[in-house]
Amino acid sequence: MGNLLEIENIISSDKKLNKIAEKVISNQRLSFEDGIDLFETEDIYTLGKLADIKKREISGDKVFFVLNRHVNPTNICVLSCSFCDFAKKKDDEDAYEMTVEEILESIDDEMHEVHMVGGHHPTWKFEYYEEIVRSIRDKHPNLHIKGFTAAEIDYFHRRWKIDPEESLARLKEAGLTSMPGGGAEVFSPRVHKMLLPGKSKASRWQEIHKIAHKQGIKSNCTMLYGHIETIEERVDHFIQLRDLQDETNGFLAFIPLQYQTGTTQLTDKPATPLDDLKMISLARLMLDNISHIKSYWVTIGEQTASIGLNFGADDLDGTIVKENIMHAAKANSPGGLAREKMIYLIKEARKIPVERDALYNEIKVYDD
Ligand code: V47
Repeated sequence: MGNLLEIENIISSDKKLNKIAEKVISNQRLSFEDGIDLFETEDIYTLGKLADIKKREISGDKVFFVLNRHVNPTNICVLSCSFCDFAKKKDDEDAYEMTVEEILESIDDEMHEVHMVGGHHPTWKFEYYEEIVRSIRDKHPNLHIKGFTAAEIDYFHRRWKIDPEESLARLKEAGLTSMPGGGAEVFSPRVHKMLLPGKSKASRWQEIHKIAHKQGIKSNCTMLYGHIETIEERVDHFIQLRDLQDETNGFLAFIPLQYQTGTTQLTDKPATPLDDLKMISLARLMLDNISHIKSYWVTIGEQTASIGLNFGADDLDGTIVKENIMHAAKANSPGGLAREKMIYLIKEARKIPVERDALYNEIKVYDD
C-alpha cells in the first residue's frame, strides 16, 4: 500500500492520515475515529487531495450547477430556533406572505429547478401549499420542484393532522419532484435541545426522509455547522446519514451549511475558510455512498466555494436569483449568481462545468 500512496503522491507527515489514505485508496469505509482524526489533522493539503481523489472516482472532473430560483413563500414561523434570523412573527414589520400569483411571477421558463422552503405558518392550510405546487407545475411542466424540508412536513402533521405519508403523496401528486435537505441541523440530542425548542427531533427528520424515499421522492441532506456543535457530533451526524443512505439510497447530495452568525450570535468563533474546506473534504470521504457534495457559495462565499471544488465538492448548487434565509442572517455573498459566473468559477478551479436539473440529469456540458 505504501507504494500506492507514493504513486498517488499522498505521503503525509501525519501518520494517522497516511493510514486513512490507505483505506480511501482501497475503498474501505472510514470509521468514527477516522472522522475525528481527519478533523484534527493539520495537513489540509493531503486531506483535500484525498477528498479530490474520491470525488474524481465518483464524478470525474465534472462539477455540476443548476439554473434555479429560491422561493420562500412566507417568513412567518411559529418556531423560534435560536440560530434563525429568517423567521418572523405575524405582526413584525418585515413579515411577508406571497400569493400564488407572486410566486408564479418570480419563476421563468429558463430555470430547471425551484427550491421552495418557508416558515411554519400558523394558519396557512396544507391545501394552499398543494395549490402553490400544482400551479407551478401547470405553468412550467418541465420544471423540477424541490420543496418542503422534513421539518415542514412534520409541521403539517402537528398542525393539520396530515401524516407524512399522506402529505408527501399529495404533494408528489401536485408536482413535487424532490425534497431539500434543510431542517437536519445537527442530529445530536444535546444540540437539538439547546437550539431548537419545539422543532421535531432528529429521528423524525430521518423518518420523514425514509418515507419520501419509499415514495420515490429523492432528497438532499445537510448539516448546520460552526455554532455550538462538537467535532464528535459532526462525525456522528455523517455516520447517521451514511447509515440511512445504506438503507434507502434516496439522497442525491449533501450540503454543508455554515452557520451565519447574523444577529443570533451563537458563537464568537464562526467557522473559518479552513473549517469550511475540512467540512467539504470530510463529507466527501465519510459519505462514501452519497454521490454529490455541494460547495454552497451562499454561506461560504464564492472564493471558498471555488476552492472547495478541489477539496471534494462536485456541485456549486445554483444561480438562486434571490436567497433569503442566509441573507436574513447577513451572509456576505451576493443574492444570486449568473450562469456565466458559475461556469467561470468552475473552469477556474480546473473542472468541467455541467448544467444539471434537480435530479442531476445533465443538460449541457461546457467542455470547450
Ligand atoms: O434548515 C437557518 C439553515 C436551512 C441559518 O437541499 C441557517 O439543495 C446558516 O436547507 N446560518 C435551510 N444556516 C437551507 C437548506 C438548503 C440550502 C441550500 C440547498 C439545499 C438543498 C438546502 O438553513 C435550515 C437551517 O439549517 N439556516 N438559519 C443561519 N443563521
